[in-house]
Amino acid sequence: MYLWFVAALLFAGELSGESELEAAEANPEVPGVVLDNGAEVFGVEGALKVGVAKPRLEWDPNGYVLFCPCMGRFGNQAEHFLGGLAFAKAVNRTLALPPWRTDRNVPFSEWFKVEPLQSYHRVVSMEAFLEQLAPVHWPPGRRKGYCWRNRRDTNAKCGMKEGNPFGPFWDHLGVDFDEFVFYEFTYQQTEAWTKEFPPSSHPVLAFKGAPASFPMKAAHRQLQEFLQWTSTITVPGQDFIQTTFQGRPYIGIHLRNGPDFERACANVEGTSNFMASPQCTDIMPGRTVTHKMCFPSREEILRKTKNAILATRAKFVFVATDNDPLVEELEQHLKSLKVKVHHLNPHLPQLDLYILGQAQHFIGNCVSSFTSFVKRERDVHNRTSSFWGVD
Ligand SMILES: Nc1nc2c(ncn2[C@@H]2O[C@H](COP(=O)(O)OP(=O)(O)OP(=O)(O)O)[C@@H](O)[C@H]2O)c(=O)[nH]1
Ligand SMILES: *[C@@H]1O[C@H](CO)[C@@H](O)[C@H](O)[C@H]1NC(C)=O
Ligand SMILES: *[C@@H]1O[C@H](CO)[C@@H](O)[C@H](O)[C@H]1NC(C)=O
Repeated sequence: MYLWFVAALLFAGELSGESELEAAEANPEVPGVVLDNGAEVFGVEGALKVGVAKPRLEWDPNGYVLFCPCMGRFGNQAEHFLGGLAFAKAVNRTLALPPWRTDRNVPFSEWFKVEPLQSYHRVVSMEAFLEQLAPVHWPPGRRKGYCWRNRRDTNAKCGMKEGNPFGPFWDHLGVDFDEFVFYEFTYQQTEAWTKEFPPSSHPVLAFKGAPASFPMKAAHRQLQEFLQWTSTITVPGQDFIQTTFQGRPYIGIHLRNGPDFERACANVEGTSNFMASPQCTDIMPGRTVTHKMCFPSREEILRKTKNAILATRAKFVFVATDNDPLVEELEQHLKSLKVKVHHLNPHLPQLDLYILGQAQHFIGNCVSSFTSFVKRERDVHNRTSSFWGVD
C-alpha cells in the first residue's frame, strides 16, 4: 500500500540532487551542472528546467538583509523567517533567503518556491547572493556582523559564529565575519534602521539571528500565503493522501506528547504567554495558557477527535506526532464510527505539516510552533482548525 509513497520519496530525493548541491557547496566555482549550451541546472525546481539560462543578478542599491534562522527547530525557524521577511520589506532591502537549519543547511528553495515570495518583496537565494553578488559587493575582509546589545552592556560580544548552529550555518556558506556592529533599537523602529545604517555605508545587514520576535507578531501571520511548498514535499504528500484516503475527508491532529513537552508544560497554568500560545490566546481577550492546552490528557484528545469526526463525518484520522500517535486508543474510541487511524512518521517532518494542512479539519497544540505553521497555512486557505484544551 505504501509502495507508491516510498517510490515517490526516493524520486523526490533524487530530484533534490543532494550530491550535486553538496558538490556545489564544496566548490563555489561550480554552482551547478553546466550544459553544452552554457546554461546551468540548479537544485530541485531547476533540475526540471533544462536549457534555461542562469539569470544574472543585479545589485540592489537599497542593500540586503541576511540572517541565520538559528533559534529552535523548523516551527520556530518558520515564525522567525516570516518576521525577518516583514523586516526586510519594512526597511526596503532585498532579503537573502536563508537556508533552513537542520543538522545541515537545507537551501530555502528545496522546500519552498521562491516566486510567490517575490510577489510580496524582493528576495534572492542566499546561495545566489554569495555566488554572484558577494564577490564584488561583499567580499571577504569587508563582512560585518550585526548584533543587538543592551544599552548598559558595553562589554557585549557579538559572536556571530559562536556555538551551534551559528558556526556551522555560516561555515556551510563559506562566510567569515571581519567586524561587528552593535545596535540598540528594535526591529519595529524602521526609521532608526534607515537613519543609522544607510545602505550606502551599510550595504549588507548580516544578523546573528532573525530580525524578528518569537513568538511572531500577529500581523505577520498572513505572510504564510507566500510560503508555498515545492514538489519535494507536495508530490510525496499528495501520493500519501491519495493512496491512503482516496479523495475522502480526514481529520488531521498534531500531538506534541513527548517528555520534552511534558516538562515544558509543567508550570504553564495561568501564564499569559508561552511559546507559540498567542496563536490561540490572542483571539480570546484575557485568556491565559492552561496545562490542558499545552499537554492535553488522553481523554481530551479522544473526546475532541471524536467530536470532529461526528461534525465532519470523516472516516479517517491522520496523526502527526513527535512521540506517541495513540493509534490503537483512537481506533478503539472511534470503533462504532468505523474510523481508520493513520500515522506516517515521515523522514521529513515537513511531510506531516503538508498532510495536516490538507485535512478537512485540524486539531493542534496551541503552544507548539509546529502547529502554528499548519494553522497559518490553513487560515490562508480558509480551512478550519481548533486546539486541544480550547473550546
Ligand atoms: N514528523 C514530525 N515531527 C514533529 C512533530 N511534532 C514535532 N516534531 C519535531 O519536533 C520539532 C519541534 O520543534 P518546532 O518545530 O520548533 O516546534 P515546537 O512544537 O514549538 O517545539 P519546540 O521548538 O520544542 O518549542 C519539529 O520541528 C519536528 O522536528 C510531528 O507531528 N511530526
Ligand atoms: C525600495 O527599493 C527599491 C529597489 O532598490 C527602489 O526602487 C524603491 O524606490 C525603494 N522604495 C522606497 C520607498 O525607497
Ligand atoms: C478565503 O476567504 C476570503 C474571505 O471570504 C476570500 O477573500 C479568499 O479569497 C478565500 N481564500 C481562498 C483561498 O479560498
